[in-house]
Amino acid sequence: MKLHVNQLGYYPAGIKQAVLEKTDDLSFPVNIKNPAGKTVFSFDDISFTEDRASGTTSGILDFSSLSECGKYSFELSDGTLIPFEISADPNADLFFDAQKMFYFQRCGCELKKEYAGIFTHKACHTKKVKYLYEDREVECSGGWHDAGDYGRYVTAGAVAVGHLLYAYELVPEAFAKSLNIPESGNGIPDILNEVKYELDWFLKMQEADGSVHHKCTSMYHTDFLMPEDDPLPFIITPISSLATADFAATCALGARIYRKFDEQYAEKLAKAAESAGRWLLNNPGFLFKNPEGVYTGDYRDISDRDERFWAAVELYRLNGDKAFHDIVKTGIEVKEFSLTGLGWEEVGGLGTLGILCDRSATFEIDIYKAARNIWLGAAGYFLDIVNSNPFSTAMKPEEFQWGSNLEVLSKAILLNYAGKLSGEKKYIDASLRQLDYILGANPLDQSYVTGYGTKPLMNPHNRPTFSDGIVEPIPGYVSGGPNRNRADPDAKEQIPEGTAPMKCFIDNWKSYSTNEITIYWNSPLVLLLALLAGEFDNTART
Ligand code: 9MR
Ligand code: ZN
Repeated sequence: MKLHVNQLGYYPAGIKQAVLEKTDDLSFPVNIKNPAGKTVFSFDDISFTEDRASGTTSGILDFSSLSECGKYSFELSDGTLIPFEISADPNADLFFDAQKMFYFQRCGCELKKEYAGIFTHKACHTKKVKYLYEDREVECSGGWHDAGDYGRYVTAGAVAVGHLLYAYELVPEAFAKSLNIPESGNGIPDILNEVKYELDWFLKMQEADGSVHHKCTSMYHTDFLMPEDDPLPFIITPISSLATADFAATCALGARIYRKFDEQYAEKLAKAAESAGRWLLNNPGFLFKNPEGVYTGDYRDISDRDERFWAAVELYRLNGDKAFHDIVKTGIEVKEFSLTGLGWEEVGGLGTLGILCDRSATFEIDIYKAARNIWLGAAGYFLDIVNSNPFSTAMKPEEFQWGSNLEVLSKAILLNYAGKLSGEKKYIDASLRQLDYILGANPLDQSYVTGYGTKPLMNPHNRPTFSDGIVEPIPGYVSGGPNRNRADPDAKEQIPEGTAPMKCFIDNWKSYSTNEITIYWNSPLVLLLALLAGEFDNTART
């Protein structure tokens, strides 16, 4: 018998569901025992749906009416017990570690014991870096390693920064706790201290004319070594309008948010954002593809319209320049690109979020309303998908591709914020179901986060985790998740052809196409958990 639960815990006031597979040995009743061992719920004969994404026939057990905190368990008819918990703040520790992840991704500085615990390492990648095709070099240390590799990519980093800064802007009170990082205690919330580490590196990637280089990586991915042992030199690739626009968006966003804490730094960011903005107005698209001989990730994109839209939203919020207002207005009205995408490729949703969360009502009401309709329209569409499948993901089977967990988390954010916009609980519930999936309520019973859940992720494709000589991985890292294309040799070999999309995953350190980690797979979890902290702040504390 197979029953899948959120392995971390349910909020007292939130929706509570588990997924039961219709297996040959299934028999009813399925019971829930309370902390005292008393049966408080009994399910017989629920309805089942055939589900293509998971390759199962499954049904939902809803126990939302249970609201008392404590340790419960499902009891199957063969006596198997599956524990779960209801707690006031089930994700508090996860929220901390999901943020601390960014400290562990820092490049160019020593990770000291007092902050890193057992996961220390020496400073890495501190040498000057040569520009590809040019005879000049620059000091370019800092920023976060993108992923399991040691590259630093502006577009990917900007999306992570975007998630984190919007999380802070939307729910600042969720970020009161110290992250125990070197800057802690300086009067600035640690999430902003951490993001500054990346923004400082962004600034090194900008040219005097405002344009921004796409990435700083080695020519190809290095071996599975600690970062300080990486012998490969880094290069800086040419500029791209994608990087320049994402840079403009995040520096403008940063300028506004840091102003309260550090006027001088805010000014520096504002100047950088504005010069990137001017460059964008005066230049056509320079998209990106890997130059010959460069084999690290390219974060290639077929259009920069959504990046320019996001930049325009934040630049207009920063300085009220009409040119940017017009780009936003056209973007919202013409709808030539996704206005709800929240990942590295489609960033339009970050722009839309920038309009919606603006408490100073910078944009006129028509633009706000159009943005709201677009957001709620997408949420309604995803809600239908959520309600059509027993695992309640907002995903079509074909969407389980490389980094599918980013899709799941993006949709969770979209749904949750739709709940905030509309006051309708069904959206919040749907967002919680996405989190359930990430935390183990999936057909593999896999918690996709290291250190969390009864079956936590153990072997992410992450160079330090592999080479630090420590068995357990650093906690709080989100895996890319199932990828139906099985796009690496180990996934191809170990996942049989025809496997259902949701099951195309192996917790194997070699499987970069299913089990890598990235900064922009952690950042949406931080944003989602911040939104949820805002939501459940005052409910049913025990
Ligand atoms: O996250 C990216 C995913 O959406 C793409 O399908 C994949 C292949 O192009 O690349 C992923 O990004 C990787 C990047 O190129 C390099 N660092 C590791 C990233 C995660 O696997
Ligand atoms: Zn490094």
